[in-house]
Amino acid sequence: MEKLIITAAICGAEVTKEHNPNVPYTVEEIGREAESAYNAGASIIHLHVRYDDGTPTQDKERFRECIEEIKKRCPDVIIQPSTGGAVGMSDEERLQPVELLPEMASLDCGTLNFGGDEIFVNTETTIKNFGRTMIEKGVKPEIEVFDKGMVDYAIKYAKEGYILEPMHFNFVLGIQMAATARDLAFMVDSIPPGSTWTVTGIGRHEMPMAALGIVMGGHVRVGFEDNVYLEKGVLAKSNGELVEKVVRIAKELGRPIATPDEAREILGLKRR
Ligand code: KMH
Ligand code: ZN
Repeated sequence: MEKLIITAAICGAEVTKEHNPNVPYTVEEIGREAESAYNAGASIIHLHVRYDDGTPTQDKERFRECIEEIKKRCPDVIIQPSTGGAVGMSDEERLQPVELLPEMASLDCGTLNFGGDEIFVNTETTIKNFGRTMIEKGVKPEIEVFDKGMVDYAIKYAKEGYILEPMHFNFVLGIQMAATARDLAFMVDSIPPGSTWTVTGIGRHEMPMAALGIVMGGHVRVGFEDNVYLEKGVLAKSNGELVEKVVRIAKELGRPIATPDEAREILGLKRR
C-alpha cells in the first residue's frame, strides 16, 4: 500500500489553552508544536495562526513569521495554511496566507453549522474566488469536505475550471456528518478516480477514523485543531504525541510513513 501521509493540524482557530494548555499561540509555541509533529512523522502541517493572546488571525505577516519559524525547525515539511480561518472572517482576510505562495492551502467547499449559532460560510462566489486564486498562485488546494454535497460541489467547480485535477480531499467527520465507517466509505466512493484523500475525525473520533484511513489506503490528519486528548481523560502533551500514536497504529497495520518528499510525490507538489 502507498505510504501514509500524516497531516498535523497543530493549532486551529477554536481550541484554546483552556481546553489544553499545550495549544500553541505564540510564534515560538507554534514552531515547537510543528517540530514535535514533524519529528514524530508528520509530513504536512495544516496551519492556523494566533496572536500571542490566542486570538485567531489570518494576518499575512503573522503567517510569514510562523512559517519562517516552522521552516527553521523543519526545513522540508509541507506547510498548508488554512483559508478557513475562524468563523466570521471576511474572504479578503481569509485569503491572505495564499499570497505567501505556500505549496498547499485548505479550500472549504460549502457552508455548514459550526456549533451553537455559528455558521461557517463558504458561498459559491467564495469557493470560486479562492479556487481561481490558488490556480493563479500555483497553490494546491486541500478540499475540505464536511458532508457529501461538498464533494459534488468540488467536482462541479473542477469541471468549470476553478479547481485543478487530480484533487486532494480531506473528509472531516464528526461535525456535520457522522464519524462512521459507512459515511467515510461513501465519501471515498464519491470522489473522482485518481484523487487522493485524507480523513479527520473530530474529538473522540480522531483515532478510530485514523485507523480506518490507514486500512482503507487513504491518509490521516490529527492534531489539537481536531482533538486535544491522547486517550479518554488524558490530555495530549503535544501534537507530536498524537502523531506518534498514528505512527504506532500504522506500524501495527503494516503501513509505512511518508516523508515530506514522498508526500510531495503522492500529491503532485513541487517543493518551494
Ligand atoms: N476554523 C474553521 C472555521 C480550514 O482550516 O480550512 C475553519 C477551518 C477549516 O478550520
Ligand atoms: Zn483548519
